[in-house]
Amino acid sequence: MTHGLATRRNVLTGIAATTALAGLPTGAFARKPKIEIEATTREIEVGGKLVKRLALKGPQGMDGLRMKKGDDFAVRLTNRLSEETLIHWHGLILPPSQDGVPGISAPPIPPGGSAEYDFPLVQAGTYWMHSHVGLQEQLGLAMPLILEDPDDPLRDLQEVVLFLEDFTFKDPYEILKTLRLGGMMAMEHQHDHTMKGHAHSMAESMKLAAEKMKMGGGKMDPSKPDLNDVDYDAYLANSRTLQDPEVVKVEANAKVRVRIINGGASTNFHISAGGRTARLIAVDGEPVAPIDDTVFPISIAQRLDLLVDVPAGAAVPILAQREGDTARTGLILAAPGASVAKVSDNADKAAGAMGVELETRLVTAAPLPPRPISAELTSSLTGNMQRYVWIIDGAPYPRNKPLVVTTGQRTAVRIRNETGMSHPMHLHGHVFQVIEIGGLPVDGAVRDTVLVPPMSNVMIAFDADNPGNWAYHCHNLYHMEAGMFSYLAYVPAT
Ligand SMILES: [Cu+2]
Repeated sequence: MTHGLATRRNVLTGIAATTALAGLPTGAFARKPKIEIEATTREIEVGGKLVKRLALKGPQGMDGLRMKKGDDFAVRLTNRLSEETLIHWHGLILPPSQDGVPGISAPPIPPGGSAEYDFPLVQAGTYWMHSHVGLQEQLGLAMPLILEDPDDPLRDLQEVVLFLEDFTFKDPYEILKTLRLGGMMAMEHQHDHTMKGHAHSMAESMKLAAEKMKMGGGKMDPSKPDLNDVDYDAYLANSRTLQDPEVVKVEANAKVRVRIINGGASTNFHISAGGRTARLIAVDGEPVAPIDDTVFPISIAQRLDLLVDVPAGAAVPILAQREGDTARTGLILAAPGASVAKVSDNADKAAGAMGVELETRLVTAAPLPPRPISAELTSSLTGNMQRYVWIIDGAPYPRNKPLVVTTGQRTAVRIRNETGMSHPMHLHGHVFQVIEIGGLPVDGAVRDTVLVPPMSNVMIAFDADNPGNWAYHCHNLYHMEAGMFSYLAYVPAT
């Protein structure tokens, strides 16, 4: 797997040379007591097999790190692996040198080395942390990061964290190779049989895909690359499957706050509370006007905070079903005396595609300060599915041009997806508000990751108030590794 890391490293050094952003020297904050986080390994059991995975371990173990808004994020990260790593604190507003992206913010940490972090936590909510090196995230190098709000009126509620992952026994670097090879074979096939000399254009592929979909009566076929291009062996909820799920004991007649984190590398899920109505109160750590519903989609890297009532004597499953598939995972909330029935890891019916149905209903409960937009940019997502190349703004990273913003400006970016797959787009170091979906204005959610559906567009707005270079990319790990990565570059106001 080192070849993948080497590729990433080589790819990223181009920027490192131009930014002059150094990593934080160990010992720079030596007098403060540090929270220790280790990048290490562990064994978990999946489908009756023991498997060694990468893991992050904090002072509270491997289930995540819990801190408070207003605390200092005073952390020492030690790399106990035999390969280099670097961890990104997903969704946090922080100084650029501490953002954990090799080449953009700081160099990777060598085996046995460590890096120190220290910045004030200005946010509260559900966040997470994950490796930004190669495909380490797929191998398990991630965990929850919960920031409590001392002033939260719901802080006395029982809380359950649900960390979702997609799991494969295969080497993810082999998966990426196969995706590239599969694309090439499809292209050769087309050379041979259809359009001798050149492959289908993106638009032609789209038309073909749409036709195929129509022929299927609109039913999603999970084997289609349009929704899921990686076949997984299992889906994990707090490192377990529904064969042996976590059962969380809750109080009698409890209202539980479930903090759901989609740590999947390339899987969008639909969340349900076993048919019961739940209340959505926050997305990506930011409060929204409450929405009561039975199903809530969550894209790769997003978070949902749900309030779930567990009646006396009841067991309520919190389930995550893969889009376009019957496969699901989850955990069980069990009231005192509840008998916990087995829940199958396949639903009766396949879930549909994740679109923007929920996104269009979201209204922020904590809007950006009112200001006119002073700069409007466009960012195009394109690709060549035949070659499994994914692109932001004209070329795969690092041959593309960054998005350039001016310090101090309220900036809007229209993200245009011209491909046949949806892309969960993530901007580092800022929160943005979704202000337009498919051309229609919304007073949408403030968040850090938004799903842009195929052949559609979403406009986001944010304040360019955190100068530095910031990763901006598709959070589908395989798309990112195949080029769908860029960055935000600041120029000073004149
Ligand atoms: Cu993507």
